[in-house]
Amino acid sequence: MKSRYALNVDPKCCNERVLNDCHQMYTDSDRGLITIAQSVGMTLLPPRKKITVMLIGGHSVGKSSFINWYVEEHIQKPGGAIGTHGFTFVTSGCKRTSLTGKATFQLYPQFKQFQKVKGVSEYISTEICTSRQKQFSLVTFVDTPGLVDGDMKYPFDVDQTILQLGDVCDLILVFFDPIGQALCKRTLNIVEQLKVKHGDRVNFYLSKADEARGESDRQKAMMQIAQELGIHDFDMPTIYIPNPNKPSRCVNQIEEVCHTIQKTIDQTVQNTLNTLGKDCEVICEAVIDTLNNDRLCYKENSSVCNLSCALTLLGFSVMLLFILFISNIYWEFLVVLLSAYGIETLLLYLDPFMRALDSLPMQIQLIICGFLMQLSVILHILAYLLFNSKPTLSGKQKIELQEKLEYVQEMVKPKKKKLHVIYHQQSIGDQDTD
Ligand SMILES: Nc1nc2c(ncn2[C@@H]2O[C@H](COP(=O)(O)OP(=O)(O)OP(=O)(O)O)[C@@H](O)[C@H]2O)c(=O)[nH]1
Ligand SMILES: [Mg+2]
Repeated sequence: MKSRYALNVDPKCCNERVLNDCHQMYTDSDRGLITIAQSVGMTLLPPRKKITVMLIGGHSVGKSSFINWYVEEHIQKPGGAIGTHGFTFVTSGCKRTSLTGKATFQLYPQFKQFQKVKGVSEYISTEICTSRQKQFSLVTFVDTPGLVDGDMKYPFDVDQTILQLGDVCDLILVFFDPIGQALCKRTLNIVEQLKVKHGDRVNFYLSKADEARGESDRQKAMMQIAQELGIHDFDMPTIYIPNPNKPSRCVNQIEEVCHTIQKTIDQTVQNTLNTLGKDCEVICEAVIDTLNNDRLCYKENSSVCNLSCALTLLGFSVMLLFILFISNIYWEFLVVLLSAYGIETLLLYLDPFMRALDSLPMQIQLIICGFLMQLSVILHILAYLLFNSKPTLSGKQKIELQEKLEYVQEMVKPKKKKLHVIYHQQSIGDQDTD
């Protein structure tokens, strides 16, 4: 016990704090990593604050009872001929509430895809309760309908929904009971498919083990299940809900389920911290790239702008030349434009040039005029086209990006390091206490 208390780190609070802080660092409306990533064209998803644990198994194998035992509240109605006939998300919150399917999808956007499974929406609900027992503040349980063979008609495709849920759950607990239900074909079929896709997430338990007549019954049930699933090195803890009124001599390994949930939480915390680290690096790289690209665009734009100015000047010079040519042909036009005094001044400087022009035949003068006009127009168009430069960031945008970069490097990264230290301190504490 020594080190956990010596370090003063409660693992539940520690994991909760790490996950909450990480979530906050992503979702903060001003400085969140999601907002920062958006400003450089990236999309990030916020990390989850809880893990999702799905329970599956035949009818009446004790799924709902397990949730009630874990939560230490009577949330799910156990027993009865019908049992649980939909999917229920059981999670912790500030107030005891029940939510419908639509509200459930708002609470868990990652499950929105299930809206598409025909008829399932009406059979999805959420139970929020205030319990904080065990690791419940970090867990969302998904209670599923009991699977049965034969003519039993579900109002939706139950196999498909469980398989899809398996893709988004962190842990899948499969319950088999030692009497009768153990070899439900539907359960075996779904489990086989889940095992292929998410082998490491699937865990088997022999539930209601206290109801078996003896150790040999339990062994027989386990052998049969292992054979049906084609698994050789089979680990199947025997569990049952402890009942003080009905003591049993059967070994109860229900704590192992809690241990597996704890391990999944630890792994999720570790993954969340690793992803946070990677996301910080990617964001910093993207911001630096954006600023560097902007600098390059600015340089490119200024050289293009210089070229555009030069072309405009050339265009104007050619236009002046054109005006001189045209004026030489239509002298009266120049008189109107410059008045007698203006003409005198012009001739003072350009007399030799005008004389040279006069010596050219009229046809050549007209051809040169046309050519100069066209050249001037082309030069102006080229200058205009070049002037449409690449967009660059405004000064304010550049300052904002620089600030975001500094914020990630100087605030988020050190905070992530600090959370890592807290997490490791707790892990060391856990190992010492084991
Ligand atoms: N002896 C014993 N009875 C149990 C245990 N767990 C559950 N039960 C009883 O088994 C019955 C069925 O339990 P549920 O928790 O409703 O089973 P379920 O898997 O949720 O059933 P469905 O919702 O129909 O799929 C109830 O009467 C429980 O009291 C256990 O560990 N030992
Ligand atoms: Mg149930």
